[in-house]
Amino acid sequence: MSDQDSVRMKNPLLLIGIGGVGTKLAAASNNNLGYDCLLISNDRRDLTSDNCDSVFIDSQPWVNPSSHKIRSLGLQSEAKIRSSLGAHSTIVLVANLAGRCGTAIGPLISRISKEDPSKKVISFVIMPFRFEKDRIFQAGVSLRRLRESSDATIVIDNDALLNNNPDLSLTKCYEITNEALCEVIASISSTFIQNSVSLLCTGRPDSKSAESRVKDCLSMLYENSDPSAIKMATLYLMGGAELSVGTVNSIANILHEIFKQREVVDVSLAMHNSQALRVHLLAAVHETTRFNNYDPLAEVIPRENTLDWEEMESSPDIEITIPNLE
Ligand SMILES: Nc1nc2c(ncn2[C@@H]2O[C@H](COP(=O)(O)OP(=O)(O)O)[C@@H](O)[C@H]2O)c(=O)[nH]1
Ligand SMILES: [Mg+2]
Repeated sequence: MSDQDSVRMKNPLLLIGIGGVGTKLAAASNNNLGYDCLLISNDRRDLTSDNCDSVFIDSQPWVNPSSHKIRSLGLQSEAKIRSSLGAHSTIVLVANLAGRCGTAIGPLISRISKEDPSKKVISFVIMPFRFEKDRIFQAGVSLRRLRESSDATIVIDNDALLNNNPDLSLTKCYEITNEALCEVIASISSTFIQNSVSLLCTGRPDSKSAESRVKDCLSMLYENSDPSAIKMATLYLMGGAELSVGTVNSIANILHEIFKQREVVDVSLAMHNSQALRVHLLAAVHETTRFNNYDPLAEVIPRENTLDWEEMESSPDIEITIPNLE
């Protein structure tokens, strides 16, 4: 792994949570980290953390505003958002792309951040379940845009977790993926994040051994990516105090063996102390993932022919007085 492959982050760092789940995870992670923090949502209930600044997007006249509507209302707060990003050198975004606010505002923030090319943008996003048909397309479009204006994009896919563990309840699924995201965000200062798309995979907390959790991670990874597309992998082993050196060694050997066959450049272990055992795998992949199919039009229409690429699609309220023609 060379220096150019990973994102060089500089202080000051701003953690931004977008939408219901994004704000919840950003505020929770920031309790331990103590960076600057900004929460953005169209729901006031998401903006209650004492330690974070907030931008409220007022979608009041609308009961269930679409993603496009929230984006157009968000554009009205652009100046405020821009000034909050101000002096920060690293922007870390957290958004749920199964949510409307997340899909609407996430790409907006990364685009504004990247107006200053010296800023580093790292986006953490959650992808919807496959059965959430109405959300898949917006999630695909939003992910594509976020990737274009982020130095690194880390994706956790609820669908891949559920596919491998159909016995899990929705709440349990959310709990597992939320926890994995928070723990990786919490260790952001001590690990290298690859400057590409990375898939975050996690082991079930009720799997007994560390080895079986590594297996969980690998099956989740292969749901999203072709094995040959994996460039680099980092295994997060937490709860190191309980693990024997022999176990850690055997896991490292197994992973090296698997990924060597796939010609993956490097596998590194990140050991963090925590009370309970946790295993997460962060795998950087070449550009194409399963998520490209979520937005199939982008596969056929070249970017230069995409009319709304520069100014993203939004639905402003335009009052037109239609004269009575009678
Ligand atoms: N990943 C995840 N999804 C959740 C969680 N809680 C609820 N959801 C799902 O995410 C959807 C909307 O999330 P939210 O972040 O509030 O959307 P947004 O505020 O419009 O961006 C809900 O309809 C739920 O299906 C959670 O803790 N984690
Ligand atoms: Mg919400």
